Amino acid sequence: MGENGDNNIEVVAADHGDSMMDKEEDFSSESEEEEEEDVGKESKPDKQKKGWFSSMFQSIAGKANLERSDLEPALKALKDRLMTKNVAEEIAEKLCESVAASLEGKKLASFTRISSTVQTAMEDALVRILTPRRSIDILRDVHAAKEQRKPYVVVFVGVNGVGKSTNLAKVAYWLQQHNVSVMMAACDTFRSGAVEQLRTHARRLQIPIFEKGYEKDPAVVAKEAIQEATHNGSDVVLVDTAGRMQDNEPLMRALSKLVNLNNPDLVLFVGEALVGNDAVDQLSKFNQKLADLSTSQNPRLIDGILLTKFDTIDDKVGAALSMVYISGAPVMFVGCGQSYTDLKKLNVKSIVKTLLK
Ligand SMILES: Nc1nc2c(ncn2[C@@H]2O[C@H](COP(=O)(O)OP(=O)(O)OP(=O)(O)O)[C@@H](O)[C@H]2O)c(=O)[nH]1
Ligand SMILES: [Mg+2]
Repeated sequence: MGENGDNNIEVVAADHGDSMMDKEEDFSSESEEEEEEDVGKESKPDKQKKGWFSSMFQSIAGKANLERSDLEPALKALKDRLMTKNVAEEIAEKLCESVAASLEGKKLASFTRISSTVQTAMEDALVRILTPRRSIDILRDVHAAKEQRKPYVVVFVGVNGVGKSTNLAKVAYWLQQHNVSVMMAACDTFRSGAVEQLRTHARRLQIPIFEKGYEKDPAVVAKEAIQEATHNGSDVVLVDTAGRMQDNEPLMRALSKLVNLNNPDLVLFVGEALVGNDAVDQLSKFNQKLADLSTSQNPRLIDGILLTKFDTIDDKVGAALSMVYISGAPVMFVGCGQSYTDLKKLNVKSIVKTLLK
C-alpha cells in the first residue's frame, strides 16, 4: 500500500457520528449577549479594553440624521478590518456600502442599535454575495436522478493536496447518512498511492469502489464506473481525480476530456480556504481551461465549491467570498477537520461574526 495513502487515512478514519452537514449552528443569540455586555462595560469611564468595532461606531450613537461624513472613519476602519481577513478590496467596499446605506439618514440612539443595524446590513450583503446565480440542493437532485434511474455523478477537481480525496470520503459519509447509496470511482490514475488511498476510505465506509489501477485514461475509467453504477443501481458516483496545477496543460486537457465525455451532474472545485487568494486564481484558471479546452459549444464549468481546511484559517474567511464572487458558483461544502464528520455547510452568520470580531 502506498505510503501517501496510509498517512492520510489514519487521521481521518477515527470517528463516527453525525456529519456536521446536518447540524444547525446558532450564533445570533451569543453575539447579541456579547454586545449587550459590551455596551454596559463601555458606559463605565474606567473601561480599559475597547473592541475596534465599538470604538469606531460608538461615536455616532445618538447623532441625529447620520450623514456620510459622520460614517467615514468607521467605514474606513471596517474596510481595513475586512481586508485583514482576506476579503478582496472590491468586496470589502461593497460590504461597507451596504453598511453605509443602512445607517445613513438614521438616528440610532444606542450603540446596541447601531451594532445590530451594521450586523444585519453585513448579513444581507453577504447573503447576496454568497447566494450566487445557481444554488444547488444536492439531495434533491440526487433523488431526481434516481427517479430517472440514473446515477448522480460528482467530479472532484482541484490542485494537488487540497483535500479532494479526503473530502470526497466525507461527502460519501454524509450521503450514506441520508440513505443514498454511493460508489467511489478511482480516477486519480496518476499519483502513486492514490487508488489505495481511496480504497482504504471505501473499505472503512463500506462503500463499493470502481478502480482500474494506474496509467489508464481517467475519462474512460469514469465512464466505466458510471456504467457499472447504472447496472448495480448506485444512486451517486463520486469521482476522485488527480491533483493538477491550473497551468499544467496536459493534465488540464485530461480533465476537460473527463468532464466532456461523462457530462457529470456536478463539477465540484475543491480549494483550500488556507491559501486565500491563490485559491481564487486557481478557480478562475480551472474555469478558463475548462472553457478553452472543451470540444462542446456549451462547455461545462465549475458548478460548486468545496472549501477545505476551514479549521486552519482562524479569521481569514475572505477567500470564500471571493471564490463565489468571481465564479458565481456556490460554496456547497466546507471541510473543517480530518474526520469523516468534519464537513459543514457555509454559515453566513458565523462568517459575519468572524468579520466583525
Ligand atoms: N485540517 C484539515 N485537513 C484536511 C482537510 N481536508 C483534507 N485535509 C488534509 O489534507 C491532506 C491532503 O488531503 P487529500 O485528500 O489527500 O488531498 P488531495 O487533494 O486528494 O491530494 P492529491 O490527490 O495529492 O492531489 C491530508 O492530510 C488531509 O487529511 C480539512 O478540512 N481540514
Ligand atoms: Mg487525492
